[in-house]
Amino acid sequence: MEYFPEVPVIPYEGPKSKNKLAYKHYNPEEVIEGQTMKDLFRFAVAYWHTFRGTGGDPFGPGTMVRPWDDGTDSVSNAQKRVEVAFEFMSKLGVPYYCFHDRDVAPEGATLAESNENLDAVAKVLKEQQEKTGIKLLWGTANLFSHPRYMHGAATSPNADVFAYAASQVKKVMEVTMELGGENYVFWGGREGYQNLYNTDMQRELSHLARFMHMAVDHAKAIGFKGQFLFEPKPKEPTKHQYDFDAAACLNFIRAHDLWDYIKLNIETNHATLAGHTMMHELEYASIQGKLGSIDANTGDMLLGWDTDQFPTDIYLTTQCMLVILDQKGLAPGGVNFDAKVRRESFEPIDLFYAHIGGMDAFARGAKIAAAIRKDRVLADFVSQRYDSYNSGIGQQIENGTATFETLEQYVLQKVEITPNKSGRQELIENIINDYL
Ligand code: XUL
Ligand code: CO
Repeated sequence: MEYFPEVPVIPYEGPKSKNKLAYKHYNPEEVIEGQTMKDLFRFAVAYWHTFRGTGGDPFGPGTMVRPWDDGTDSVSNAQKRVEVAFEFMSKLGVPYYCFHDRDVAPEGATLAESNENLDAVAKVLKEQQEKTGIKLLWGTANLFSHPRYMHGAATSPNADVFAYAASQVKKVMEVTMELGGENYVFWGGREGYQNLYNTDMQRELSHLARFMHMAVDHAKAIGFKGQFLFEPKPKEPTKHQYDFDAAACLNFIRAHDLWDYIKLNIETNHATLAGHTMMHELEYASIQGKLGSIDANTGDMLLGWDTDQFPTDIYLTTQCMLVILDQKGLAPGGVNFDAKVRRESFEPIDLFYAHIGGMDAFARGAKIAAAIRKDRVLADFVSQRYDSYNSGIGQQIENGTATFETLEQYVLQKVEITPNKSGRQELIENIINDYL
């Protein structure tokens, strides 16, 4: 059975092509800074948005037309959906996908039944992975949709809810390992608070750390070698989430002895909700060796929530790729499209247009970033900007031999300090435009 008969395998046709179902920039075998685009991006499709997104919003129900869905939450429908997903991903030519347990298989009446459902669908996922060569970038557990998680999962005041969440993560880790998943993601859906008057923040944070340590211990016990990733998000659904931004997450893992086991999965719309740019979050993680993977999407400047749109802005993808190229890629992480088509784009073909656009935007961003890096337009400017630290007093500051006393002596003797240089921001922005 073919579910997208009108769509061929998407070819690369180059920038001059007018074919709407072709890549203009994403050419999997083309090499950028020594890596093929395929290996540089490691693009992944997000199962939850692309195959489970309904288009519902707080003002109205779903709009998506998905002829393969029979409207039931049955295991057989879930298994059929796997075939649809793998046909879609094969035609798109993406090497990876990502899922939550409850996206791929329905929740049962008990934990045992949910686990059975997950095993039944995982069997088909494995068959399809073997048939198509598409691999699992990461798995994760949905610890936020079911009403039992109303107060959080690992940070719930109800210890039985903690136990349930732990059991769920244990199972998804095992399924992720069975499917050869290369990473495991923690996004703290409702790990935060709505009201501090009723919250023991210290206890909740220590419970979250216990939870992550148990996951690390379980990985060791079962021999799961994938990379753990922590995904920052400042709010939504809770008013304040503990995994607020890269800085908060890195502080958390440092403070709780998790530093060696966890990197970050940075998402664009989460960065902007936190009041940061994506580039800031990527850079902050990367300079500490903690940029593990990204959830590629974008928000809407005029809407204040997590709209998870596909990224099409070339400035954004160029900024992402400047950081990603600097750390030579993301492996074993990748670029996961945690993005959904908008409610009005309800036809199956829109899923293709959306992913093609996102992949092409990243490919263009990478080509532009590589050209900027090759000409060293930013690198030389930045290194010259700091050259006062290469010798003399600057060197003493950096190597730890200067003290407040020696610096005071230095300034008293020098009297007139070296004048500042211009930051040339407008000029640099003009130069970046020359590369677009
Ligand atoms: C929610 C979000 C999640 C995580 C995985 O905003 O980004 O889908 O990526 O749980
Ligand atoms: Co995400």
